[in-house]
Amino acid sequence: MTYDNLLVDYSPGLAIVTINRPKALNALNQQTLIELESAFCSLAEAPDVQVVIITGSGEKAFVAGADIAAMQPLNALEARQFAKLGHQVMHKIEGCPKPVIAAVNGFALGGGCELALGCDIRIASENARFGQPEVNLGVIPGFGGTQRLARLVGKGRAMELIMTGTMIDADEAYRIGLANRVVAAEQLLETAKKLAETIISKGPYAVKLAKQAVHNGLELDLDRANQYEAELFGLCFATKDQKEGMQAFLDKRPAQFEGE
Ligand code: DAK
Repeated sequence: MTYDNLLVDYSPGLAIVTINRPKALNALNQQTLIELESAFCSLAEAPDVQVVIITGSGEKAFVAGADIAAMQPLNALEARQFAKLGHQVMHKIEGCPKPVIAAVNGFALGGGCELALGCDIRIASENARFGQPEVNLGVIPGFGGTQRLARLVGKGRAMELIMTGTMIDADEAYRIGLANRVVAAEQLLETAKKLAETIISKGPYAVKLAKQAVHNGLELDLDRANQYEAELFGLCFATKDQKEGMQAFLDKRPAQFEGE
C-alpha cells in the first residue's frame, strides 16, 4: 500500500513508518491521520511485522504538531471530529498488538508529542524538542496529551508543560521520563532498530501479552491488575513458545520462537 504522506519500509520483523510532510515539519493534517490509522490497521495484522518504528522525515522534526493551517478555520463540530480522529489514531497505535517505538528526530510538539506518547518507547535524538504548546494557540491538547502525558511523567510536570506551553530539550525529556534514552542524531535510527531487533528475538506472543498487561493493567486497581496479569501469564502456557523458551533454557541453547 502506498500513501501520500507516509513512507513505510520493511525489513525482517520490522516496519518503519516515516511521516513525510517535511515542508510542514511533518504536521498532522486529516489525510496524514487517516493514512496513519490505515497503516496501523495493516501493520497490526501483518504476520511478518513484529515491531514498528515511527519517525519523521528530514532532520528537523518528528512531528511539529497537528496542522495549524488546517485547524485554524474549523468550527466547533469540525474541531471535535478532528480531535476524535486524532484520538482514534493514538488509540490504534497504543493498542497495536506489536511494540511501537518512536524515534524522535527533532520537534515533537502538540500532536507530535501526543503521537510519541501513544508509542510504547521513545528514543530521542540530541536535537529533539518536546512540548505541548497548544495554549500558545488558544487551545488545549486535543489528541490525548492532557491524559497520557500526566500518566507518563506525573501530574505536576504535565501541568507545567501544558499550562506554560514550554518546549523542553531531549535531556530534560529523559530526566522526567518522557524519553527512554537520548542518542546522537546520526545514531537514532540505528539505536531504534537495535532495540527492535532485541524485541524481535523474544517470544512474539509473550511480547504482545506483556504490552497488553502493562497497558491495560495500568487502568485497573492493583488487585485487579495483578489478577489480569495472572490470566495473561496463564495464557502464555498455552503457547508453543513457552514450551520452547523454557526447554531451550534447560537444554542450554538459544530458543527458536515461532510466535505460536
Ligand atoms: N502546522 C502547520 N505547519 C507547520 C506547523 C504546524 N504545527 N509547524 C511548522 N509548520 C510549517 C511552518 O508554517 C513553515 O511553513 P512555511 O512558512 O515554510 O510554509 C514550516 O513548517 C517550517 O516552520 P518554521 O519556519 O516555523 O520553522 P522554525 O524552525 O522557524 O520553527 C517550530 C520550528 C517547530 C518551532 C515552529 O514551526 C513552530 O512553533 N511550529 C508550531 C508548533 C506548534 O505550535 N505545534 C502545536 C500545534 S497545535 C484539537 C485537536 C488537536 C490539537 C488541539 C486541539 N481539538 C480539535 C480540540 C492539537 C494541537 C496541536 O498540535
